[in-house]
Amino acid sequence: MTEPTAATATDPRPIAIIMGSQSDWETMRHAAETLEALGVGHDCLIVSAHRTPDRMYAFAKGARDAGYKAIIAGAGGAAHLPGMVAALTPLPVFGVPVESKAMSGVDSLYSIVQMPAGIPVGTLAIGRAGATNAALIAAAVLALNDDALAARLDDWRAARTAAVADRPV
Ligand code: RP5
Repeated sequence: MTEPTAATATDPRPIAIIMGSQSDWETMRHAAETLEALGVGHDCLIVSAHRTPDRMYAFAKGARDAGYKAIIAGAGGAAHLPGMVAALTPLPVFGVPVESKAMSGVDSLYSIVQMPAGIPVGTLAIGRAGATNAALIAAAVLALNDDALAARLDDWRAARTAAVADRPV
């Protein structure tokens, strides 16, 4: 299994994919793979609201100056990471509830989605679908100012439409 990667200084990476634990990577890798398919640069980082709060604070406070345009944050259980990061940065934050063992991700979903007015987290579905869609939304935001990316996004969607068979086999 591949592991979350650290930043390099050379290529532009407008999207940060952060997650609370290595155990979230199996879900969050689908966000990374989708961004890769769309040719969108990204960093993948482990940032825990509970275990590494100082790292979380430093990441969130520095995210805009680091050049990120949006953040995808995945966490499970008491999933405070997306909301805490959203409280600390003006960047758009998309939250992915990771499926937990104890409550199948419903705990994660409720922890992420029910933010107080004024501190938004765009919350996606639990698990792989949410991770994939978080990447697509983040890419769509970037595509507003990037015609080449908008064309790649159109192609990506057209390919998925074309892949749907008329009849089941
Ligand atoms: C959360 O606790 C993480 O986001 C993860 O989903 C969950 C469990 O973490 P591990 O105990 O597997 O490291 O903070």
